[in-house]
Amino acid sequence: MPKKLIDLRSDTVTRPSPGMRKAMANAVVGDDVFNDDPTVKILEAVVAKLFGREAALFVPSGTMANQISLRAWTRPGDEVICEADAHILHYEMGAAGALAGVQLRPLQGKQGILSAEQVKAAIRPRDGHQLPTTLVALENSHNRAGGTVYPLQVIKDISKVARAKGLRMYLDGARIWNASAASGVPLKEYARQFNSVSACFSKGLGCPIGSIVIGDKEFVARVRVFRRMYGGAMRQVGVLAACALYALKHNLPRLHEDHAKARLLAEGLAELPGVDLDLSTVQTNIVVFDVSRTGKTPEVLTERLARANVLVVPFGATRLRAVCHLDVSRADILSVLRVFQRVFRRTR
Ligand code: TLP
Repeated sequence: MPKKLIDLRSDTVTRPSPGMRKAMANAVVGDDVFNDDPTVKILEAVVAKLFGREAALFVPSGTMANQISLRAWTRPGDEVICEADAHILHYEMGAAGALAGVQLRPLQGKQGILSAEQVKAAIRPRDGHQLPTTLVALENSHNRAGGTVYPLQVIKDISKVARAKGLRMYLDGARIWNASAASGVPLKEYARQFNSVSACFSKGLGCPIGSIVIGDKEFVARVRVFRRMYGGAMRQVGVLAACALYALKHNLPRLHEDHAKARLLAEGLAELPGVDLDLSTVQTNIVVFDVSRTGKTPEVLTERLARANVLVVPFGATRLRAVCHLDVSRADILSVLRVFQRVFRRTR
């Protein structure tokens, strides 16, 4: 059994490294609600440039980034097209309906990926009987599909269909960094296809807190109002912006290491009795696999793994999820595999 706890529940579990903590300690700060925090301003300018857009807004969480974006692009009573396993649908406490007043229209994708034809067919006619479809919200990488990456051409095709019908395009890019690292498609290329994009620093980039919304100046001015309305305007938040700047420099270039660890883990898991794992979904740092054939529930297996110092999460009725990140080493993954072998053999 590994002596130390190996936590694969999410890439959100990373702790700020000594270098990141030093960057926090040295951050120059001011009151960001007065537009006075120089470190936040630097971060917003750096990220806007990275995505080839005019402006950006630092926000506390990915959920807030999604929700203020939905709120800013829609009006109550609008319909938003998303994928059936989208984070905005499953994990945001119904905020799209409760706060933005929109109806989500989930479409079943293949490995989380929608097609332009599907989107086109789902756009409602403006016939006076149906609610208006005004936004398409995509997710890249796609969390519940196992960290899958949207092919750029598919996004372009969807964007063409959406724009032709006057719809806006929004990207939940919580893990866009991983998608870009895996596909080699520059962040700017992805961003070009959307009216706005969000990205998280608190996942693979290893920051304790923080996400960002990126778009044109007019849109960012509008989401700033909603950030305030939703309680997300922060004060001397340069301490957190400093983490994000540190992460862009030190942690962004190493994401491929997490993808390699996920692959190592997935290949080992796929060999285990009772595990069904489609290796073609393992494109980034997330590994999702089905355990129904073990005859045990994900909760029971999670509990047994936890007793052996390995943490994963149940991911729906029959699946488990393990996420690789900068606080787990290759050696950790090898010991995780040994634990899985023991626990899964015992279920037979
Ligand atoms: N995802 C979390 C859980 O909520 C499932 C995780 O551990 O993966 N968009 C996507 C695609 C996400 O995966 C997440 C977080 C968010 C948005 C929300 O980010 P936070 O947790 O910062 O609000």
